[in-house]
Order: sequence, then structure tokens, then C-alpha cells
Amino acid sequence: MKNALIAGAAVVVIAALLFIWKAASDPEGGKLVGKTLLVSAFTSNGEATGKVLLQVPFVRALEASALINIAVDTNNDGSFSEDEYFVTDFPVRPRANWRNGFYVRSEVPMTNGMNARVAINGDEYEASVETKTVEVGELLDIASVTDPENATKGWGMPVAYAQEGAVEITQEGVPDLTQRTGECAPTAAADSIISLAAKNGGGGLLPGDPRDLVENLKRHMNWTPENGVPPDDFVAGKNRWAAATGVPIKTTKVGDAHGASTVDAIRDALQNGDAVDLRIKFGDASGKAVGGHMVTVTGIHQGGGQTYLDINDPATPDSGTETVEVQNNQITNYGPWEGLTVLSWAFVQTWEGQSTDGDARQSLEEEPSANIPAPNQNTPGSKGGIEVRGLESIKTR
Ligand SMILES: [Ca+2]
Ligand SMILES: [Ca+2]
Repeated sequence: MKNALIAGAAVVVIAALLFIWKAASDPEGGKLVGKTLLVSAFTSNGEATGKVLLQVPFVRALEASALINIAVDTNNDGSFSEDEYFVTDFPVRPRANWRNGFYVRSEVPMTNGMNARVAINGDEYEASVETKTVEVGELLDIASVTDPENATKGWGMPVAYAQEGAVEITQEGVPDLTQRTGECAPTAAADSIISLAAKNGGGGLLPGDPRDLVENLKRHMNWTPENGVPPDDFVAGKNRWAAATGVPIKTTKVGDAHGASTVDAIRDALQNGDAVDLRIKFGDASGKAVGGHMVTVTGIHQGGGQTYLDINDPATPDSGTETVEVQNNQITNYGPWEGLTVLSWAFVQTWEGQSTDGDARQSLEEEPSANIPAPNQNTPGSKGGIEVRGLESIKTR
């Protein structure tokens, strides 16, 4: 009897110690979602386009992908009605101190201080809305492109993806640098190179300042202020850069100009552990290509006939990862452009050297934030950990 009492007391003491240890090691008290839902409302010439980017700050990571639902109490009546759910069952893989964003449509304006609810796998977290407007006209300075691709075919084509069962691939440790004017291609390339080098123990081969990497890439890619980097110079330029610097990364162009086979190629590359950049192109109301943009793909979610891509986008207002829905060859609701947004070529970067340091790989997996800049939480207007420079207009193709 006495032994049983001692054993019982020991269990209580151990439980209490565990609780104290857990509380001490987890200052956020197990919280998953930060307090502020960042809302960027896109405007065109000052008029709301109806497209909104909702960004959720995560304070810790989850082991696996989850489903996210986001509601905003837009009529301020203290409850969340069905039509106030703007994100429904999108895939998300929360990482510590990282934002995940989702493009939605809202005819009702969202304003500062509105209550929001973020549900992850059914667990609900309350947040407060913080808004800003982002002018699309400045974001994509397409008017100054002098050499647009004249393709009028391939817009809105039906695409059937090769798909065997559900696919969930997410890559960890990919930065989201913010670009300077016209620099989406070298900036997206830098994101991929940094992540690939870190994953393979080659981080020491890169310059310490990501800005220097972007400048080196620009030189090798024949970048111009008018047109950014043409797709073929993106490949040749990155391979020239790799040869000049001795970083064992090979870049190849995959998919096709109109995005019919690009998603399948992206999935294969992510399955191989390669780094992927994606060219997206923009069409006007008449279906004419007027310019393009480059983003880094960090994940793919497929199942039930739906496809989502995770992208780190050099043009978005606060750093983090956006999850976009892909239907056929188009991205749904892409906020920074008002017209059609269509997939084009993807660019696969493969690490061809041996992993130079197994321990480095290990430590990166355990502590990704040591090498990868995390965005500042709950600070709208901040451009993230290692911005290249402020968000300005983008001129790309
Ligand atoms: Ca309501
Ligand atoms: Ca971004």
C-alpha cells in the first residue's frame, strides 16, 4: 500500500515536472497561429479588384500537411457565417515563424480589427485582422515590357494531369527574398540555390549576403531593366553562374510554354528533391500575353482532382509561402495580376555534387531557421528577414 502511494506520488511529481518543462520550453504555450491575420487587398488604379491575400503567421510547425479554413467576421456581428469562410480546406504545412498565404475573393472590404478564425484540422484559433492595400498597377509594371511574348494560344486550355493517388510534397528551408524592380528571375533563382546548397551542405560555396548572389546571377543571366531575364537566358545564365562559381547545380527547363505538362514536371522534380522555379505569364482581357513573372515552387498537393502549388513569390507584400489553386493551366485568383494567370515553363535545379557534409544536412533539418531567414511575425509592412530591397514594381517577362 505504502509502495503504491509512493509510486503514485512519484507519478504526480514527474507529471508536474513534465508540465513545467513543457511550459518553459514552449513559451507560446503550444499556440500554433499568431495573433494577426494579414490582409492585403489588391487595388487597380485605386479601385478594389476583389482579390485579397490572407496571410496566416504560424508560430510552430506541424509534422504533416493539414487542412486550413479561414473566416473573417466581415459584418462584425460576432459570429462566422458560412459566407464569411474565405478559405475552405486548403492544404497547409505550418512551419515555425513562417507565413502561409492564400488568395481569395471578397466583395466585402476587410478592415483593421475585424475578428478572424483560423481552423487547422478542426482546431480553431482566433486572430485579429490587419489590412493594407497593394496597388496592382505598381506591382506589375508590365507597361514597360518591350518584348512581350506574342503567344495567344494556350490560354485557358483544359489539362489532365497524370496523377496516381494523392500527392503531398513540401520542401523545408526555402527562403522568400523580396525582389527589386524587374528582378524576379534572379531572386527566385537565389531562393532555390540557397535552399539546395543548404540541403546538400554547400552553403559555404555561396556569398554570405543574398544580394551578392542576386547580382552575380543577373550578370550571368543577361538581365536587362526592360525585360528582366528571357527564359532561355535563365537556364543558360544559371548554368554559366554555376560553372563560374563551382557550385554543382545544373538547371534544366521542363514543362511547356503554356503549362500543359508543367505541373507533372514540377511534381517529378519535387519528388527528386530538386529545387523548382516556375515562370507564370499574364494575359490581358483579349487573351494576349503581356508579360510574365518568376516564382519558386516549394510544394505540391494533389488529390480528389485538385492541384495546389506552394510558391515563394518575390513579389508578394510580406514574405512567406502562398498556396495557390491550379485549375487546368491557370492559377486561380492570383492577386498581383488582374487578368489571366497561366503556367509556363518550369526550371529544375539539381544538385550534382556529393553532399559535402552529412552533418550540415542533419543540422539544417533539425533547425531550419538557423540558415533560412524567417519573416517577422505580426508586422505588416515588413518585407521579411532578408529582403533584397523594398517591394517595388516588377518588370519581367
Ligand atoms: Ca459575421
Ligand atoms: Ca513573397
